[in-house]
Amino acid sequence: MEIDEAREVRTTCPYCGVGCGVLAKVAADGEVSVRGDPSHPANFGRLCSKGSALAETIDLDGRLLHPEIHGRRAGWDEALDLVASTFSQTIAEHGPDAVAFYVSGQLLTEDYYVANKLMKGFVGSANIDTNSRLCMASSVAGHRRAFGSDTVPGTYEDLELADLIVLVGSNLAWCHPVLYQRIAAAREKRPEMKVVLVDPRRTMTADIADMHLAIAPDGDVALFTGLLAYLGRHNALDRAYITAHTTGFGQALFAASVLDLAGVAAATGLSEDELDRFYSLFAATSKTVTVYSQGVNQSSSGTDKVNAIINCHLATGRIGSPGAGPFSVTGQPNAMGGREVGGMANMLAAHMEIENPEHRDRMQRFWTAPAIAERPGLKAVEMFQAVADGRIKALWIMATNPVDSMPDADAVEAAIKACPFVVVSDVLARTDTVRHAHIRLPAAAWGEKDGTVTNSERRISRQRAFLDLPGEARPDWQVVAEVGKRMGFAEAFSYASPSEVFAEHAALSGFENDGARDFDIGAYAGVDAEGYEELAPFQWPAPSPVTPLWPKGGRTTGHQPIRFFADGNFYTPDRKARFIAIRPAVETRTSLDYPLILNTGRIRDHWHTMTRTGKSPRLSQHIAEPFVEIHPADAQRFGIGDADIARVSSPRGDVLVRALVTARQRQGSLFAPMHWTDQFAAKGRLDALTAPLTDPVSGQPALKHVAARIEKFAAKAFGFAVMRQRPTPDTATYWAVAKCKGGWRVELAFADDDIDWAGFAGALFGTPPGAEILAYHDRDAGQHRIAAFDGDHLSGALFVAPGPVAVSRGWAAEQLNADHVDRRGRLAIVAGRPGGVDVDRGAIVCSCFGVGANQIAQAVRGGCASVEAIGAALHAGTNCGSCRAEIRIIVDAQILQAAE
Ligand SMILES: Nc1nc2c(c(=O)[nH]1)N[C@H]1C(S)=C(S)[C@@H](COP(=O)(O)OP(=O)(O)OC[C@H]3O[C@@H](n4cnc5c(=O)[nH]c(N)nc54)[C@H](O)[C@@H]3O)O[C@H]1N2
Ligand SMILES: Nc1nc2c(c(=O)[nH]1)N[C@H]1C(S)=C(S)[C@@H](COP(=O)(O)OP(=O)(O)OC[C@H]3O[C@@H](n4cnc5c(=O)[nH]c(N)nc54)[C@H](O)[C@@H]3O)O[C@H]1N2
Ligand code: SF4
Ligand SMILES: [Mo]
Repeated sequence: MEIDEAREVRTTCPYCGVGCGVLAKVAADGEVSVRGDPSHPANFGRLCSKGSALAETIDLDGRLLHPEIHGRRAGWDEALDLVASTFSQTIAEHGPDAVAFYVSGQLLTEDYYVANKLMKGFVGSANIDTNSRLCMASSVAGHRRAFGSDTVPGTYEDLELADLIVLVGSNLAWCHPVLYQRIAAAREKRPEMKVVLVDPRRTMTADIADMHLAIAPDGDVALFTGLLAYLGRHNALDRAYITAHTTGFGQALFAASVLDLAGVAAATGLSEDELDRFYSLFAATSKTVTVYSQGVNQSSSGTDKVNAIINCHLATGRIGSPGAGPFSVTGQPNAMGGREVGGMANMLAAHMEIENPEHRDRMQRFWTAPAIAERPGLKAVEMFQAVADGRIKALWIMATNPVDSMPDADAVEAAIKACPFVVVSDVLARTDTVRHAHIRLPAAAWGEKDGTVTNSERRISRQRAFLDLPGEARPDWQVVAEVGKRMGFAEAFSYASPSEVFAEHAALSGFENDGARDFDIGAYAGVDAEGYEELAPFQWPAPSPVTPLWPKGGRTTGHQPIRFFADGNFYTPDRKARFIAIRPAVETRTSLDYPLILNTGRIRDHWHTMTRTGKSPRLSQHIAEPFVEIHPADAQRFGIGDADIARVSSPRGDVLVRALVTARQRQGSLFAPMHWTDQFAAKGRLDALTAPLTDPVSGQPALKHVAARIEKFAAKAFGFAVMRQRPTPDTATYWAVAKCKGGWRVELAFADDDIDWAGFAGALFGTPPGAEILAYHDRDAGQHRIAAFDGDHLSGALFVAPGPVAVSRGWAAEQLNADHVDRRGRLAIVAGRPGGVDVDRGAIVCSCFGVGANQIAQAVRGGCASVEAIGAALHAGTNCGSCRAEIRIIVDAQILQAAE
């Protein structure tokens, strides 16, 4: 037992910004298993569905394992020489601003630090920007406007200590599930704790909300300026805090007061009664945390939203004390670390400012750099525009997939295609971005590389390798450093290990700091390889103390939470926080041609462009195809039926997705997930529709608010198939593939029904010669079912119908793993329905135990009346807990139905 424990490697989850500790174990046969790290202060042993399924995502299938130059395999030396010489030559001919790096919050701090150092200090340009521009830029800008620094004041414990949590534009249940669970657990202990959700949609997060405010898109500025005015009117201000620690309150209150309650109601789409209830609750509850995420950041008024929220916390002095504060939760595992190293085009490393000559000078001296970027570089959207118009001639993309995730993605793809020199560092050989790279560099993936990440509460944790590097893959920091050396900067980039990079990063944070900058981990400046190996999670700041914290453990025990600003001391010149005067303004983006607002975001079990979660059968069964949520009234208005294929279009592009008619959606809005790419669907790249419209302060694109229209795609035939091999169903107009246990499943729709179905099935399954084919055709009814057997195994089954195919997906997929010895069972497949003994599980709700909606409903009918009872009966919801909100909805619906 003890030996087993010893072989567990302590690392950190590579998905969201919660930053959960993970224990990864490699068994003697090489099989990897993971569990939550009970001692990690972010999760105390919990993991969500994505974290729990990590072991399913680390196989080498599809990995890029060797460098490639123009599609041919090359050695590292040749590839690195070519990258370095082309960048150097481009700079020599066209200046430093003719090159750019587009990087990612999924890089480790060490990777990020080296990339930023090379660009800002040695190339001498600030043309390094990151996908965090699409994610955190408005929060960063809002923090800097208010606090003079990009500081998240609070800590996770505040979510448990608060009496009121306001969730704004955050689907915490699906996107930060372990934080959601911590709140849910705290609320069970203290039922008096209240939760308010502000989201146009009724998401799963509404499950723990006492109040759901289904706000109009971008109504948030009006909501929070209205709140500030209300706090002023009702004497709910902390005048002492305002006077001692802030400036600009008068102007902010004046600007906020332009709308009366009726005006706020009109701008937010909420009733005066709803507003009054929310405002009075906020005014009365001093322990309030406002958590916000992409519904706030990804907006053309994102920075104003952030400051409208912060204004309310400053006005009530609710900041930096236990259970109180504004709390921007980060998306990616290292969104926060990227901000620390200056990964954004408008920042320097260690939270120094590019506009500040003293900071630039300090930076240059610390690095003994030949240059230092003199002015902010191009932000993501501008950067790809500069690629498009030829100003940028050499581009290096690392750990991000802009052809899928940037707004106006078709234009971004065209720009990349036209760029004379494109380098992509990725772990996969095929993504929508990698396909356009001139140079492909194989990166080490999670589990293979060492480094650090910083989570939403400023906690720095180690990611540790527990697998060997496959093929010729290398960690990103090393690759960038090699290019730096080959560009002539050998001394500055001669790191031997990530611990050396981390130590330099820590030293820089403390360099000439003396409390002037928030980000200071000077205590770790002396960390050596051994100390780095043992590094326990710690929260910043950790300034250099008289007795060094390092070596020997540092802040490994106690986990004393660190907060900022309870006593003021902001990072502005006068050390006071700034209120920002914000006037609510509502923008109409819809038109006669595009009468709906398309809102975009995430689902529970997929991560971004599915390069990892798409490998997991478990995660792929929760939602297996791209979809659009539409309100029943809109569905009727636009002639969309449930499960129809719908074409959603904007002036820039269109997608084909499954329609999901639901009253949880706001009328006038659509919602579609961002995850599907050309690798998984025929036409699901959602960002082909979004606009390159950005927030004027932060440059963050408004990805949640796109004018769109919807129409039914008049499919003549629909299909569903399961098969052992990965299909390429290119002849179908609509297709979406998903991994399932033992093979793949695919949803299909066809513009035409004059198709040789047997031939289509054969191509889809790759049916081997000699396979037994069973088929059922009813041409008049448009029904076709074809199954192919290879010995006792199903190699594929196709079901075709004139309308959405009604066969049970779960049952069909399970047939890939069943023995089909008897003919009756084989015929059941062609009959398209489960045989007598099988229960159709329905859509999978609990990924951990594979429990479906039908099973849960059946258990409720059998007497289980709560989520706990379902857990006891079926195990559903008892492992990671990510599905508990969905289980509750099924339980409630069944009980309601029984009562009717
Ligand atoms: N399962 C999963 N988890 C993830 C990720 C993932 O891909 N999958 N990605 C991670 C990353 S990088 C990020 S950034 C986070 C994102 O985490 P979240 O921000 O929680 O997720 P989103 O789904 O992008 O958007 C949140 C909500 O904003 C709402 N919204 C849209 N417009 C408005 C508006 O005008 N006002 C308000 N108040 N709300 C609005 C949407 O309806 C949506 O429910 O998730 C992280 N966690
Ligand atoms: N419409 C719409 N668009 C959005 C959003 C939205 O809400 N709506 N959200 C935006 C947000 S918040 C975000 S964060 C972005 C995310 O969008 P992306 O960053 O484009 O998405 P990922 O799929 O995470 O891409 C990561 C890539 O890095 C590779 N990779 C993984 N690990 C490593 C590594 O260690 N090294 C290297 N070199 N490569 C690696 C993966 O294979 C993958 O190709 O999308 C943005 N786009
Ligand atoms: S909440 Fe889930 S995805 Fe996020 S870090 Fe924890 S286990 Fe990973
Ligand atoms: Mo993000």
